[in-house]
Amino acid sequence: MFTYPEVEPAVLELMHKASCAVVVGHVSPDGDCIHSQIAMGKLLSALSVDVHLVNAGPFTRKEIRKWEPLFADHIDGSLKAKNPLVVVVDCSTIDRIGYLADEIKGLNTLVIDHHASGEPFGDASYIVTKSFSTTLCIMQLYKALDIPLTHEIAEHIFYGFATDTGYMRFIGPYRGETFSLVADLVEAGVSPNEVSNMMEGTHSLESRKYLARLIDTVFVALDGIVLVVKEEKEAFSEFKTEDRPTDTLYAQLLAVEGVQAVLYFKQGEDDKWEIGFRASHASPINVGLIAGSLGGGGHRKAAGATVAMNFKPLLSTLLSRIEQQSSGQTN
Ligand SMILES: [Mn+2]
Repeated sequence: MFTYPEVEPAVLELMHKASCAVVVGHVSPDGDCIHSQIAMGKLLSALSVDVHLVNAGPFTRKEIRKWEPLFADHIDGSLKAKNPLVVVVDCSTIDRIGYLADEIKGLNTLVIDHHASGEPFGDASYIVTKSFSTTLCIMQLYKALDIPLTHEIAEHIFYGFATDTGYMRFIGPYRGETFSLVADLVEAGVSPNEVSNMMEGTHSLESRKYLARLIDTVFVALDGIVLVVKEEKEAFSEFKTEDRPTDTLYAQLLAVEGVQAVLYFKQGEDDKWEIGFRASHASPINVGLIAGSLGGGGHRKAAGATVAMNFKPLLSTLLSRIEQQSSGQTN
């Protein structure tokens, strides 16, 4: 069974020494980022530190939008003059925090993260690449400092964990330590049932109709290995919803038997195609490489690119790259 490493004394010392702190996370924050920032803020408050939460945004994901009022979008001069400790959570590189990277220059920085790749930065760090979420790393800090997990804090930690594990679906065998930690959170009062309802049950009817229409555009390519979604702007102009059904769309389409990858083409204002790529967990297809070859980026299983090209040649270019990869050639 995996065990979390000890938190180094240098990390604890930075927190103990601080009288003021700024907790920062990545741009376009997700649930793990936001709840890591909040849980870290509460930990520092318990140490009598004056805490400021800052994130460059945008807060587009529906499940995190309600937390936006807790966050400033800049570190102003008077705050910086207090020489705060900066805590950066859920970021593998400093550029993930966007323009805030300039605003924290010269300040002591502590990094708490769980990403495997990246350029190390900061004066001290607690990075556990096997941790399923940054919030679970922060839970180790609570333990190391002997600060009790209230129901409220336990819930923030659970939300980050639930976000990054796809509600436990991405966890493989021999990771019982994670379930022991979750057991502590549930005993602190977290209801996995309620959290699931909060995460899944807050969509508008319009977003579900939008989802249905998107699924209706799907066509099959490469003998069913690939599903393609095509969202032409005129055909979808009636949908004004901020609650875009993208995550559900990918999950539903990757659940189709035999499907290894989903390509979602969305026509932008300037007629460029924004392409979202997803690959199934079992697939050898590396969509990050394919998106990268078009000037985009991402990971093996999730990536994106924006391309100024006509739809047909663009699609056939992408399909031939996928075909090369699934037949074992690398490009
Ligand atoms: Mn994370």
